[in-house]
Amino acid sequence: MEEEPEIMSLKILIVGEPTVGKTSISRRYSKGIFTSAYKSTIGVDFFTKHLKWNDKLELHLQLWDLAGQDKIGLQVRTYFKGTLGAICIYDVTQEKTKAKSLDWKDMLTENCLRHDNTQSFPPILLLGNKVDLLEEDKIPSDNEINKQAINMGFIGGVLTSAKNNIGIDGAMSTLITEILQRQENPLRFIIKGEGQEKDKDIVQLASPQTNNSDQALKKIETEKGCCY
Ligand SMILES: Nc1nc2c(ncn2[C@@H]2O[C@H](COP(=O)(O)OP(=O)(O)OP(=O)(O)O)[C@@H](O)[C@H]2O)c(=O)[nH]1
Ligand SMILES: [Mg+2]
Repeated sequence: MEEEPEIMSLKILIVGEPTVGKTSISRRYSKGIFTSAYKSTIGVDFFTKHLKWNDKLELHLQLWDLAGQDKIGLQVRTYFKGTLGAICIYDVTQEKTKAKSLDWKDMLTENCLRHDNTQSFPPILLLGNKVDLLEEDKIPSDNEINKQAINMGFIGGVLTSAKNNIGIDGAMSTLITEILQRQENPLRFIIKGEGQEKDKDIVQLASPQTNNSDQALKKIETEKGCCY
């Protein structure tokens, strides 16, 4: 008899400055549509997508599309609990939104908690959206964008267009793959309490996977920290 596939729920946050295209990316990915009318998100919007990952696993994705305006709102932090991964979006036609991505990344890193209230350091992927608005010869290479994002502390970077459906499926697959790898990897970072000698071993074994883990490692070393 064939085994039933496992169904896993993944909570993914979508963050970034106002008008960068968070709702448009979420809508494009979950519903396959785009609208050019702009309606600012108030608080948070939800999008879901069910997908067959492989023969053994189906995923129920919950996309939490946060309002860009609400960055400083304290209530936003309550949305972060149980987040397994995040997408941070900037607008390639507005350089300042890229710089602001760092603030969003830091805010997620500081505030994302597991259900047991330990810090979770979810993987965060950076998207440069609205690439359809750039002239052909101004479009940076995928490699360049990815490297820049890694240098900024993201797990990677991808250029996207919600309008023309460019890069979004691949970006989501990259993030999901990273989330699943971390779920499967039993060598997670744990809360570093006084006298927990094993931390170093855990860090060494887990850190090669991503640059994000390196960031987490730095945090462990500099703060009381805990990690993925
Ligand atoms: N040309 C182009 N326009 C886009 C793209 N993505 C979004 N837009 C437009 O940009 C505007 C803002 O998009 P939203 O998705 O609402 O932006 P948001 O980040 O959710 O904004 P807030 O909810 O206010 O934080 C809308 O008019 C969209 O149609 C894109 O890839 N290309
Ligand atoms: Mg929105």
